[in-house]
Amino acid sequence: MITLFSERHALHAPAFEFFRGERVPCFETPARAAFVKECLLQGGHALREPHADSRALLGQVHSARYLAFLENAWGDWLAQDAANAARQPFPSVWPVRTLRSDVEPANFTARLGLYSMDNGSPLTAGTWAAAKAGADAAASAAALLSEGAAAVFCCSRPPGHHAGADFMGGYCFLNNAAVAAQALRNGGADRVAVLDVDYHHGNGTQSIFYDRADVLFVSLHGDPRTEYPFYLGHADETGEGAGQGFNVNLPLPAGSSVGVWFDALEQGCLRIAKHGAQALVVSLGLDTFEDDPISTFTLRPADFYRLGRRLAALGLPTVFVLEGGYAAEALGSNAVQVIDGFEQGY
Ligand code: OKP
Ligand code: ZN
Repeated sequence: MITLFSERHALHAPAFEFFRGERVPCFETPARAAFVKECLLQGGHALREPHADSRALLGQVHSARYLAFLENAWGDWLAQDAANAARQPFPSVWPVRTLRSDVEPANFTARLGLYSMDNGSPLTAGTWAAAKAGADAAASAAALLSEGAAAVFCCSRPPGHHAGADFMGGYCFLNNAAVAAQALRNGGADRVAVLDVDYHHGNGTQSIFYDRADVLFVSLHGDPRTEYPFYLGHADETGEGAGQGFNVNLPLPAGSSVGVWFDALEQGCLRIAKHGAQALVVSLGLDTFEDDPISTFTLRPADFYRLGRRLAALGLPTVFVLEGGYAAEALGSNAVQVIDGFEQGY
């Protein structure tokens, strides 16, 4: 399997996030990708640099005003106060129901709130560059598939699946899976499927494709009644308009067993086969791991191998995009389990 990696991921290295009102070390760290890189190299996988520029694709999945905000955010933050160089901006106000989101405020923090779904996604000087490198990897992976590659794994961070057309959140800024899916459509695949196996529901990806029949979105995740992102990911969200029937959520109670998880995976895979998908994008979150510090499923390394095998059995050209997974030391070996299982099964 071709594996893509850029050192630019490390440009996004926030110092802290908030938990119960206190500053705590970030869960989403540069060490995550470093561990994956290490295990890929140990497994004999040659790493390639992303070669495609995702700029035009980003314009297809995100709004122009959100992209402009994100790209200029750090500069605007510094322009407000030079001492901000040593600070992380966080939103503190949001345009919830009854408030307007069509008029972009001039105030930086108000704009940050407009474009954020939570206060858990710290922005840094290098956030745009790192996120753009991840989107470039997704675009490159899709291009490689269109040229005949069987499968590509993108070792990138920060993750992307919580980022919607015009907002960041859940450590995510640019939706890499959506970029890959759109690139595959542009490259000639009439029907694409996105399978999101991260512990958390991929609300951003769902919302980007919610009214479309050409990109099927299937997600298995912790039930949003108790798990982040809380406000989306229920089973009755089935798509709208032309996209009716092309969104499939399989929420599972927190603490669900491995057996229950694989039953849901099977359901999702059968739906993808029925879609007649010509290419597959996997939002590969590995926070379903038994030792993950912020999640409650109990998958073990052998289960990640089994996941890879099951995905290979779909027989589709596949882009894997790294999403979550916060037991950093185990992240690399778990990712390689998926890749090995996939290659064994293909
Ligand atoms: C991103 B991805 C834990 C805070 C959790 C949101 C979790 C985002 C997960 N103290 N904040 O889907 O892995
Ligand atoms: Zn997650």
